[in-house]
Amino acid sequence: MRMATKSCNTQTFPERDTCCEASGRPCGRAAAPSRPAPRRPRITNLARSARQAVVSPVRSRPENNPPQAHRVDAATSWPVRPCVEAVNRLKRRFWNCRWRYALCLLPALCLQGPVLATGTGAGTSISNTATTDYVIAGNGSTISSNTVTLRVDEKLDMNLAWQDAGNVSVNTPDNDRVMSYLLTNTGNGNDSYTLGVQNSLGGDQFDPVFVDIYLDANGDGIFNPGTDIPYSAGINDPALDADASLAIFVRNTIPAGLNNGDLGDNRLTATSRTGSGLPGTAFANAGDNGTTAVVGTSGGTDNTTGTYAVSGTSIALLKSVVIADPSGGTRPVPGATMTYSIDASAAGTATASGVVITDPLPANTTYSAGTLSLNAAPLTDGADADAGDVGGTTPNTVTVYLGDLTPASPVQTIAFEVIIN
Ligand SMILES: [Ca+2]
Ligand SMILES: [Ca+2]
Ligand SMILES: [Ca+2]
Ligand SMILES: [Ca+2]
Repeated sequence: MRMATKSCNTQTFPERDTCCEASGRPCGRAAAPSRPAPRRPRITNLARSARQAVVSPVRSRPENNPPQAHRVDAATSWPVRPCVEAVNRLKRRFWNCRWRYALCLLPALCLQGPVLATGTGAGTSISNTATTDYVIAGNGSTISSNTVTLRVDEKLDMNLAWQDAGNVSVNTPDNDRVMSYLLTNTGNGNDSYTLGVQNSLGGDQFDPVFVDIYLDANGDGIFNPGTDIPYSAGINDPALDADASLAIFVRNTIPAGLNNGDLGDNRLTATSRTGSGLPGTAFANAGDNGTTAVVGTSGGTDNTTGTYAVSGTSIALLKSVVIADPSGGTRPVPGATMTYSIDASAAGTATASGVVITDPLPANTTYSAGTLSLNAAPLTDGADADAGDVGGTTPNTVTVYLGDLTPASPVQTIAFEVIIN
């Protein structure tokens, strides 16, 4: 006979007092040393009726042996009176245990709050039904509990990350210097965000002057003036599905009169428009599909800080990409060719020496051999006498040596192609 569950929820449990195992709080009494093991009975499905109590052997049996059940009547080989006494004793234990079960379950019910899910989508139903099998007089029966169904709430979480490889070099003064960030929805539903910038931060040497925020409209992770769109709070707050990301660009002006080496911090903050606050704060009916929205560990808001560094001369890099897909269009589908261009220029008052441009190849792409060029002149892929290589200096990375650059130097354009895997 298979013991389908230990849960009190099915009101099925062995005579041994483990009715509260489901809540992790044993109700007390250990198994009584009793009659020889083969005859130690257990009660099944007492909730239906104590009159239908089944006394059956508790020992395990091989799957190919038929179940052995014993009715509590004269048809069995058991003496009736001892069996009736046993049933009455078991009835008392059942009622005692049932109340303890109820008391044990109560805290669990009281503590049951909104359902928090790591990755399951908001609004997803989770159902559970317990089943018990038993035998009376050789006839097998199956009983199912009521089904408990819950809907997963929406968890409000996000992550902001500064994307520049290091301090962004600037002049003093300087205009519209771009700082790059990445916003990721780490919750389990669609959410939208209010963005804000804070530049009055201590611990550095100057405060950048905020200009504007841009959203990466074409999804290439690169700031494209004219293509990416300015952000306006309350007008085009970015919305992201669960696990989706969006590049965000903040432009600042750099004040005049600073010294080389001065640092200035720029902080971007994103806050869920659905709700924020202490983790666990719940907003009824505010989640996807009418679920409750629950603030996650992020508090429904995140911020990160990027840093500008003043140098006598700064190198500006402007990267762009042109896509040619296999159908003659411009969609970034597998098999599409992406031609990247990097324009490097110097600004300021001094000479920047030994300028080296490095660009890791994008993940999920394959470099098209022989496509590296500098100012439209081909470069070999190997690390050799010319100015650049792909993978020769650093694996999976484009490296181009530009030498010394001054503000009078022409813009240096590096180009190469990759294919989306
Ligand atoms: Ca939502
Ligand atoms: Ca500051
Ligand atoms: Ca872009
Ligand atoms: Ca080369």
